Amino acid sequence: MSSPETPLRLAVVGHTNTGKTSLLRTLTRNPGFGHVEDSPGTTRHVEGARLLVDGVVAIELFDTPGLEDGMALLDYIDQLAPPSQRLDGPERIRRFLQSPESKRRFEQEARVLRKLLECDAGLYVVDVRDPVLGKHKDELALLASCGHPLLPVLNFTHSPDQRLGAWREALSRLGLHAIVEFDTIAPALDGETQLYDKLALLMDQHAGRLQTLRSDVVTQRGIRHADALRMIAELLIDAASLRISAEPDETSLKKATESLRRRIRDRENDCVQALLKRYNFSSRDFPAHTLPLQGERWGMDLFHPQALKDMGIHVGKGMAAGAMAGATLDVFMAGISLGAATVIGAAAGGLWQGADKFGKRLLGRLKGFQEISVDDAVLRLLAMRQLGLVQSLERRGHAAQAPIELKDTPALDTWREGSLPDALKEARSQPQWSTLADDYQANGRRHEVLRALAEHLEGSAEGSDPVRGPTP
Ligand SMILES: Nc1nc2c(ncn2[C@@H]2O[C@H](COP(=O)(O)OP(=O)(O)OP(=O)(O)O)[C@@H](O)[C@H]2O)c(=O)[nH]1
Ligand SMILES: [Mg+2]
Repeated sequence: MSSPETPLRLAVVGHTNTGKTSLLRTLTRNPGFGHVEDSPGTTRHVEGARLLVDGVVAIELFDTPGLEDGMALLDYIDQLAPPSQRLDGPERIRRFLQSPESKRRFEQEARVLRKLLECDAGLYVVDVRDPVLGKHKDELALLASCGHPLLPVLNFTHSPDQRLGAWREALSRLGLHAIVEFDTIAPALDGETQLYDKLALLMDQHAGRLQTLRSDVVTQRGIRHADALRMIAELLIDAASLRISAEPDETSLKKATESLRRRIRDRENDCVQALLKRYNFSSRDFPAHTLPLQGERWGMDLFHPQALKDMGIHVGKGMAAGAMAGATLDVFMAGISLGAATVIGAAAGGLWQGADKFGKRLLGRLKGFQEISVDDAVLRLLAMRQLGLVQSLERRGHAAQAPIELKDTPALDTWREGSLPDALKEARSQPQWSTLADDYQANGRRHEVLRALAEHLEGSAEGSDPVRGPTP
């Protein structure tokens, strides 16, 4: 048993191929933990992982090999320690661990039981697609003999073949009434907190530590969420404020448009990579982004009008397919923009007050230069894609192996239509706010606008807000 200073030790046990290693991956947020395969007997040895709170190990988790033949082992133990001897559970298990077969036929099982004896409790992982069989009951009897609390963790709960009802009933008949549903591929947003709450019920002497871990899980989730929205806000400000000058001829315009598109695409990619990293995933989890496929909805090019239409974003008349798609053109005649009144306000002020800052840009305009900026529709698509990605990442277990598929949700509606947030409108008139611009310059106002935009994003990410839970 652990003292308050030593970590709580949990053995992850269960029938083979039920997702024990997967559970460890998801709880530790480490997709590289152990080996996961869709075949029995993948894990052969006990392997540990740690969960830290403020740099201190709160829980040690031990992955164990799967139990395969609980029935035969129970028969063997009954021979070694017949019920007439009235040994208690842990004594029976210890007798088995000293027997020759614990090193031969039942070597795998011995590893599991030895570990569970040493630990404070066990998480019993169940594949709820399996029918409840005698072998499960026997292996549960063996595990229960170790004398520590067991919390059944029901995996594969999203499967159409799940037999949740049968499992709940069978477990409660065996005296296991605290149960948690935790699909390791797509856990519920509150899956981890539920797991620690249920464990605390079973181990009240460790409830304080489990409570600390639980609140840390919630805090970290909140911080990740806020970081993610800030990353998206940065991307949107960079994209909205970027303006690229061009000479008033077609070649120059095309070149400027290409440059604009390239910078925005690269910037979106950086944001995707940063988000994946922030949630402990990698580009392997989201190949659709790095390998855009023609005709594939979310993989389609950011500047392709079809990608916008597919997302239900209204594409203005000006935005045709072709060389200029996704770009907006402002023509400046003697400093007067035909397209963006706000720019003139800012620029005209700048002309007198800050000739250094705005001088070069204005000079260009006065000579009849043109400027290219990104179309509103593209900003909408950028916001929707990134918010959709965050939503998927927050619902993805680190055991998941299938690629992320972005889903459109009603929470994104505010981006699909209606007016863009004021923060973005203001960014439009501040070309130096874009980190993609050659004359990038941050100031206090940019900082404020960024914060306001992140707050606005919180509204449209509400459905994915893990702290408050899904909106009804
Ligand atoms: N769809 C789905 N697949 C899952 C889930 N959890 C695990 N898997 C898959 O189930 C298979 C077995 O997962 P593992 O984590 O290796 O199972 P294990 O219990 O550690 O297996 P052994 O070490 O062989 O006993 C893998 O193919 C996983 O990808 C789940 O919640 N949903
Ligand atoms: Mg395993």
